[in-house]
Amino acid sequence: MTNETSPILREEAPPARPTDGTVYVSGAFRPAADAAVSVFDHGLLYGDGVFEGIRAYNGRIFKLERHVERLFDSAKAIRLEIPHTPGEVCDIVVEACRRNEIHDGYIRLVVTRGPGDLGIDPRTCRRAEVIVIVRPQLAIYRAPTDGIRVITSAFRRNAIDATSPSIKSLNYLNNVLARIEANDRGADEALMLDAQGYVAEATVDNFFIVTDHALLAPPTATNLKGITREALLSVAVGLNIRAEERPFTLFDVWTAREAFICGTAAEVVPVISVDGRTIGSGGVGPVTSRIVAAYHELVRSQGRPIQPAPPAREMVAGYRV
Ligand code: PXG
Repeated sequence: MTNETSPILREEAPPARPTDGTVYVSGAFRPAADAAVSVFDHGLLYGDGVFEGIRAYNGRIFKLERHVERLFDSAKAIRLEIPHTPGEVCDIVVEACRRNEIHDGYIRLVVTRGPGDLGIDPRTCRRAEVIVIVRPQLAIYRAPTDGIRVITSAFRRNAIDATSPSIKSLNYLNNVLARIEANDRGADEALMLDAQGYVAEATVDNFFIVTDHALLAPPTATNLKGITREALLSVAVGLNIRAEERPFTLFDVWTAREAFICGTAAEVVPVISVDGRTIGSGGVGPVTSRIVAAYHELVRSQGRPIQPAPPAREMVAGYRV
């Protein structure tokens, strides 16, 4: 039964999704409403592929080249050949933003193994599928800026000798299960531990704590080499905040002065409780506040411009025109 024939279904159906805009798929820009991949795509059948989540602020794409570099690293790790150079992928992303008239927005860059036979053997997939979806700012997830409540998930972050947590793969099921656990337990996010029990990261964000001694982030062997995380470590240097990358435990988290998660979508979000323990004063701490402000400044002040630079003004007969 379709929505047209059932008034009950029509009433309960969610509002129509915006399908305007242009998506890059199968080597061309297409109307979003027509953009599709094959049901034989191994990205769908086996989660065989990699992706990036990127943001544009103020007409520029933040850390575009770094995201594309990480995409190629993820692809290399899974022996996936991207049928473009990194420069070409950057240009496709910029063009996708232009065609969608993006000033501030969210970019999803996906590379799948492409269509093949049933069966996991990637040799049946002849060409990787490159997809670029661009959406305006409002469509992305917004975390409360006054802080979130976090629980520790029973699901461990992928072991480093399984699918490396450094690979930003299309296989997020472990993290999805942790997220469901957070939902079930009424929390905003879940913290995931590594195989040894050290803190790894949150489900789609890296994790930091602030102690009396320093700002601490777990080394990246057990988590995604987050680009926001990298940026914040530089921000800390600029703010004269001592930052260290070293393993820490849940005890360190529960007794931290401050904690926050960070990622492209969430930016920097204070954590006000973990497993029912209030972190610090239960509000947004002073170090986190400074980092949030500096990060907001950073993302709005650099990145690859979406629009081409205006032609240089020329001198004609001694006058600048
Ligand atoms: N850890 C994991 C597991 C992630 O998936 C981050 C950390 C943060 O990395 P960046 O480079 O963004 O600072 C991520 C990022 C989404 C979405 O739509 C997910 C991510 C990024 C953007 C959007 O859920 N993952």
